[in-house]
Amino acid sequence: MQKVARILAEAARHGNFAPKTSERRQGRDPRGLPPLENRPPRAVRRHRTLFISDIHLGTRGCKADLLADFLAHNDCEVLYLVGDIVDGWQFKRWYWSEAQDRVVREVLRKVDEGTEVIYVPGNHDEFLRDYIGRSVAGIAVVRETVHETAQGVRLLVLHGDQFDGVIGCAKWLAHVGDRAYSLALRLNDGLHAIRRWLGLPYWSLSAYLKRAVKNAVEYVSRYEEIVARAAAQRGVDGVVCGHIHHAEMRRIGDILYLNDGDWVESCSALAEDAFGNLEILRWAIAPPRSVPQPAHPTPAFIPA
Ligand SMILES: [Mn+2]
Repeated sequence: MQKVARILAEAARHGNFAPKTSERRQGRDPRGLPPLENRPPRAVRRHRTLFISDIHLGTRGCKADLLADFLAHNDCEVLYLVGDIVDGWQFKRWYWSEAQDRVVREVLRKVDEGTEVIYVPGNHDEFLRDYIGRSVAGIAVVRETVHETAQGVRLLVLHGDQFDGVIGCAKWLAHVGDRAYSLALRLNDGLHAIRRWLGLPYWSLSAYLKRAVKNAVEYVSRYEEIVARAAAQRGVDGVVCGHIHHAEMRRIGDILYLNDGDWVESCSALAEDAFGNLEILRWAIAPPRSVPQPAHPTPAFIPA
């Protein structure tokens, strides 16, 4: 409860997350930020469903600028927040930025525009598990849920941290708090800043290192198999999870294993279109430099 109070205090210090409806209508923001409605015209892609997780708001590693941009360019009927959205482990070293504020505002804007937003808390935001069964700011908080695609495929939606204990090895991979991993993330952030300045798209050093380490690769495949097995026992057709920061879409036995990735390294989301087709989206765009550019960057969909 104290943690929630601190989040709210932080929010108050930076002003309200969402401007009042009357202010939005008049295109004013109480903090003088450019109003969302007055953004330049943008190509918005519509989806039936979007799944995102492992945003880790409140940490420096969070790629909030890319995520806010992704949310502004992608609309959906249902948005699943699949855990580790806010990083409650970082309250002592809380970090908040304008871009992170924009992420929250983009999510609340979707709520206002009629998107059903469902929040499945993870281990870094387990304090929100006290709110399971409630609706917070129009967002339903649930422990886990089953999503049915347009093709009638039943997908169990959960964060996936409950399987950590079963694996037991190479835990460093799953924990943002770990030293080696934090160092890789910090180097990654520096690289992101340089590449951004050069106008180059986002590229993750830490994700690259993780792929290169054999131990990590083994951990990922073991994790995926354990989650798929648990889903099979539940009698569903597939499973959507996050937690290990590794986007994936593959069949394991009879189970469709889907991991929506993260917004610390891979900047990825899982999307379902109107026909029930599933796709992993990777949002690696080059944000505009400080000098305004005439054309706005076109989002690049790199196939997974
Ligand atoms: Mn997690």
